[in-house]
Amino acid sequence: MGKIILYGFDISPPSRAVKLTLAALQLPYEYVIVNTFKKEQNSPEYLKKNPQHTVPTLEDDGRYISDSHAILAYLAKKYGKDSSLYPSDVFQSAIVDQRLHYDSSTLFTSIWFGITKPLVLAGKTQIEKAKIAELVEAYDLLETFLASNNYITGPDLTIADFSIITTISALMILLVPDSSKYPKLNAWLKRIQELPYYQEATGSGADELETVLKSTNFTIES
Ligand SMILES: N[C@@H](CCC(=O)N[C@@H](CS)C(=O)NCC(=O)O)C(=O)O
Repeated sequence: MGKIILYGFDISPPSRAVKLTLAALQLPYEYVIVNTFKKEQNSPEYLKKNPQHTVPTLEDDGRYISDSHAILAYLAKKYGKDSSLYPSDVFQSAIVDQRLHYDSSTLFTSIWFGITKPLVLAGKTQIEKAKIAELVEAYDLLETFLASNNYITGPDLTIADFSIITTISALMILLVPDSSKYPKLNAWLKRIQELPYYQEATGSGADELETVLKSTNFTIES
């Protein structure tokens, strides 16, 4: 096995999803912090690794992969053949892919491009009602995914759980999913957060994001 290096930032949900996957697979790695508030992702050295200037980026044996969803699938396929994290069954793996694409295209987009980036980087101070409606729609959908399953794709824990929980931890700063309206979602959150490696892998990233968001003194359109 070659040397694994993760370039990331704990405040970034996709970076935490990779840390969870590395922990679940019990893979040793070096963690290099790339502070996006200091724009370290735009340094010439980092751009050589990831021209898209995003965290996370994974280095495995001198080769680079960016985008957390690609990294999660790579790690699980390469190092987790005996785990359920990315099923070998073609249909089941397509369900995992669907959830990863949902996180990438919709969930993460709602919270990062729709809310966090405008508040933190563009000086906006109000969140429109429509943006909060997107969070409600997301909770409704996740409650449906979890209707008869303990995990987001079925009876087993997969990389989709890691991808979605770190994004949801950001959504929850703005809107707590009511336990009477979303019992399955709340039970799932607890189930994932109780994984033995969860706390260490995710660190204080979600709390730090909460502090940064609240420091903008944002209001929600009434
Ligand atoms: N789809 C990407 C999103 C990565 C992303 O947008 N990361 C943000 C932080 S959460 C970032 O690095 N932004 C800095 C930039 O775009 O310059 C993934 O899952 O890795």
